[in-house]
Amino acid sequence: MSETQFTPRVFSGIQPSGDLHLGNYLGALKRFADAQEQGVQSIYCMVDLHAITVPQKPDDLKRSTRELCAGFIASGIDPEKSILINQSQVPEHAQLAWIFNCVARMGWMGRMTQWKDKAGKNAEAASLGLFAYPALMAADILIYHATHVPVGEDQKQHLELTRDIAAKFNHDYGVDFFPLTEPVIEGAATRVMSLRDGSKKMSKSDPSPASRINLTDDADTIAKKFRKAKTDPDALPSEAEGLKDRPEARNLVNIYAALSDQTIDQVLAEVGGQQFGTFKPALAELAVSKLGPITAEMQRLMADETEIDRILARGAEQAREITAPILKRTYEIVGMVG
Ligand code: AQP
Repeated sequence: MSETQFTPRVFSGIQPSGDLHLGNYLGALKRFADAQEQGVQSIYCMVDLHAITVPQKPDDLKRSTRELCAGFIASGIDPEKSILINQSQVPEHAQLAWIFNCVARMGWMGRMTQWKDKAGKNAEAASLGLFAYPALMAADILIYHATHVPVGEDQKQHLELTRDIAAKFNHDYGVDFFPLTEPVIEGAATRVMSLRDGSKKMSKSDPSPASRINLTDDADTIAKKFRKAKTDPDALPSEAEGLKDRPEARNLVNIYAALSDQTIDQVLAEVGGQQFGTFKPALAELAVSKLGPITAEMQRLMADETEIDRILARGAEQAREITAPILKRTYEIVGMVG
């Protein structure tokens, strides 16, 4: 265990690899905004270097990066309170990642479920970057000595690997330099599931647009997607126990709870006994009331790209005040002259 007391610092990132969806909002963005209010220094990152581990069209990547920045701000991240950055504008992320590529073991990477899911049966054709993704993620976090990382459930394994990399570096070099970061996976919606299949997570890369609610969807589209969401024929139960073995029903109740800042029990006390014909329109109305203002704000911000670029340039400057000394010290520990 690390014995040094590290100052609390929060880091988290999102890939600019497509439209933001309800899973990203409830599992990440909404919780970042809540964390920001707790007064801990926070760094939020558009991880464009991660996005290119699978093919991206250059113009789409630029648009998605700016749109993601707008999404962060529209969800409540204030660039005056938190540091907002684009990963490639802070070169120390990639520089530390190289060191970690030399610390992490091939076997560790090969066991990552995201690697197995994304590379599939055709691992030979996958990029080396996709394989090394978790080492870059560890660098993103540890280049800030971040102590807490709010993420969705799907990132738990990568965060365990981040701790393994920090521990191995500290052990190999006989130092107590990198913190053992704590994953923060909390709330009713740490794993929002596909609206078409309650066993799969809601994801940007799902080929079915009906599987997810995008932050750019209008009210009619949101209502239609919830109306068509897969469910079972039974009424909603009055207690959480009744959601066992009903993944689609549980998912919709979780979404309702997270959007309304209630517990599952509070939601079921309100809606228990309702048929989906009644519950789904209420859920759609709630989602529109919460997401509508965010969508509108994103559109307003996207109209001024220069301002977005200015925010990111300033964020990179602030970030480098933290990352440059940590990289310098890492190089010294490793034995690099300079
Ligand atoms: N379904 C989800 N439920 C809760 N949280 C989620 N997150 C993603 N999907 C869900 C959280 O959002 C943050 C950013 O995710 P990301 O875009 O960097 O990575 P991702 O997991 O690769 O997102 P997608 O949508 O699933 O993209 P693809 O389809 O490309 O893999 C993270 O905190 C993540 O936990």
